[in-house]
Amino acid sequence: MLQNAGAFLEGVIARNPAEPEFHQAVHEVVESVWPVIEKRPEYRKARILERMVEPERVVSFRVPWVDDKGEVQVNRGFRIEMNSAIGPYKGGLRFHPSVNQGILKFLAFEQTFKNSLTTLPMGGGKGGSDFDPRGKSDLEVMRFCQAFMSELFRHIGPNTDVPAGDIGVGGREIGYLFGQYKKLKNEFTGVLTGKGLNWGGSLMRPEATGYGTAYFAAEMLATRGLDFQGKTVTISGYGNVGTFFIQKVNELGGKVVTIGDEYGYAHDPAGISGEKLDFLMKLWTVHRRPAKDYADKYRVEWIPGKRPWEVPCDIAVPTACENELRKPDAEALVANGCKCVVEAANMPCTADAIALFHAKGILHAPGKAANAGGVATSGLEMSQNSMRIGWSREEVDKRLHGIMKNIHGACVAAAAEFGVPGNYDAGANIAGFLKVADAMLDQGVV
Ligand code: 2IT
Repeated sequence: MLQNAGAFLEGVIARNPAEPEFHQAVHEVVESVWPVIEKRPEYRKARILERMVEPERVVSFRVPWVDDKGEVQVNRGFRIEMNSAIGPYKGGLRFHPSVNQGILKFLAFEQTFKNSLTTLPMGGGKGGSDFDPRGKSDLEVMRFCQAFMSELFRHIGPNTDVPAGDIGVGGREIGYLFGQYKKLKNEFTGVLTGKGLNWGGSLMRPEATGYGTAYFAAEMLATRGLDFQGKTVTISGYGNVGTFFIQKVNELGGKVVTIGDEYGYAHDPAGISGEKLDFLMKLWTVHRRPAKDYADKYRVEWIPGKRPWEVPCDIAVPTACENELRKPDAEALVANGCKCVVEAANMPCTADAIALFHAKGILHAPGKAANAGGVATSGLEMSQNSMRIGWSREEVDKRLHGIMKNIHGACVAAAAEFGVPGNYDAGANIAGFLKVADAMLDQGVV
């Protein structure tokens, strides 16, 4: 039987060596749910946590493809099927050189709780490859996607596992992946989400993660009598999530003054809106150009090699990748009077950064709650595919907004019930955990 949380975590580390991000994600959840488990011996008896940290299935495969020079390239592909207690595995595919099994296990683990929070019937999964789409031609990306799907297709399906996009996987890649799946299976089904509008996609899916994060942030701010009106906001990316987040913040009366990438950040004190936002919206998703182009074009400051957390702001929103906001960044945000940190990316804040926000009474929303609008709208895409109809933009937006309000309410309620009022990290982990844990209990030891 379990001794204590520390011993449990040591076991996870010993069993999953060289997967620090996975350890970090498990640590965060275990810390929050341990008091719940201690109160409910049935979870301990059924070894729910031990089962949750063990993926139901890990698929790892070779992805050979031929580049434009006629040379053979070999990448590694993965799909982590983490938990199917409440629905088919669901989660994105990441194409990025940093991808490895540990990163995808952390993402699949997070996804399980995130998907649970959406209230929709989706289990947790994640996949991807160490392939880097940057600097590749469209044809190279197509050949890679076809090679990747030539193996993945046998493991997924609309009632089994439904991948989507993540970093490095957008509409272009989903198109190539879908085409190859359809060819191999001879079936037109909702096996992927984030599809094009003409072939089964949902209106609002591109906007959903950014808009959803803004809706969640607005709910959080309201608990302190605050809103976006006149607020200065910093973000760290400029892709799908960041650009639509900026659009919604502008609508709500706020001003986003930074964007960035791994090479640095642009600081535009006047705020990114109007024509500047139109330019930014296409910068990555169409032209695949670096963030510095924005600074060059609009003659604003470009700060190389740094993250934007040193810029004074009311609200900071990491929109890029894991561990992009560390303790020194958190200290700078605190010193500059930041009131609220909302994670649009997955696990972007380190544990010591989050601890500092809690200690200083700064609102902090974990990604598994705040950025759940993306996968929630993927869930709505699945519903529309099953019914073979398409909802209007207003219909999808209304549902997305309702889901984000619900998630916020669930986090607040769970945090209060378990004695940590206002702690969104604990609230999200507990609320997400309970639904999955109860489903696992109901379904027996499988
Ligand atoms: O991190 C995420 O929630 C996603 N990449 C979206 C996953 C999905 O299935 O839409």
